[in-house]
Amino acid sequence: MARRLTVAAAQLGPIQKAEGRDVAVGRMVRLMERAHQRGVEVVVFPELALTTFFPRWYEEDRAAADNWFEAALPSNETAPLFEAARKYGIAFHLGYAEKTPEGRHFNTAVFVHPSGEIVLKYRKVHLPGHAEYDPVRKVQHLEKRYFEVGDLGFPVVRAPVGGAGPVNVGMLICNDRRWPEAWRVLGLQSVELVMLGYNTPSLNMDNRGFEAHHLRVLHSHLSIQAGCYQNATFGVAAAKAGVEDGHELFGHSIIVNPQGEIMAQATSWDDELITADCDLEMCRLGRETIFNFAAHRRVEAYARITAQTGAQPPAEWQPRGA
Ligand code: CDV
Repeated sequence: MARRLTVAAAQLGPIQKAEGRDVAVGRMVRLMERAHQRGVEVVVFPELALTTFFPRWYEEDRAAADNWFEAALPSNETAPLFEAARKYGIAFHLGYAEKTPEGRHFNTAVFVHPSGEIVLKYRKVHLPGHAEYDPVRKVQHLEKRYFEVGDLGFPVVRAPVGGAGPVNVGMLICNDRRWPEAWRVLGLQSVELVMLGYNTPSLNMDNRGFEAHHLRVLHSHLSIQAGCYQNATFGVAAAKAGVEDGHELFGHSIIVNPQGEIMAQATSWDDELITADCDLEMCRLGRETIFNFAAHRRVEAYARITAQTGAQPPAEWQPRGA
């Protein structure tokens, strides 16, 4: 019997540095209204959805960056989002910068039930970029300065979502999507819906700005499609898109099925809602055949995955008699 869930990726156009959270939240509420009109049950917003992508801005005094962080959720500024969720009966995923009561900082995402209760929290594990100002780079990427590595692992929870009944939901954040280990940890918990947000610059500043634009998009899609296929899950990937304070983010939000196929894709560089009707029973095929983990995984051969971080050179072959 089909377990149908209508999901949306709510891509956000640029949020400028000078714009307050009220501007972003107003736009997000309008996307929720549109989602409601289209019968959507889950809306996925991008990584760090409430502000500009602030890790591109260097603050010598780390504490001066605290105004980008949320100390509470909901707050006065984010309350309209929670009210819209309640009004329309829509669950949502939100990426934001979290400051804990102990003063710790994380790049975080929450999955919120329409009642406003937080069902699941995830803190980004794979932080790209650097911690100190890099004079060689034209644009900084200071995630390692502003955030700690996430300390919650890759959790999955089974929770009632929309009309589909209980759904196994998990999250990744941006750079995590490029790491098969992260997807597999979710797959090992029988995830059925992976929600993820991203802010990906069109230029590869790790390579002085060079990398063909189409390859930047290809690598994003390739990672998400492979992650969904190899772990038999749906994926909803919502981007921030367009030019923020002169810096372009490539957008191209997608919804992917457990076969790895793209079901919907954003085509603008602005606020845009893409939707898909997902039959969660589609997760069974992969899970019960080629990716039946219990039948086919060979953990005895995978020790390096957790024992070793960086790549090591292999043993060198020597011709016999040398
Ligand atoms: N926000 C990100 O994690 N962005 C990275 C960029 C820097 C490569 C990404 O993987 O998309």
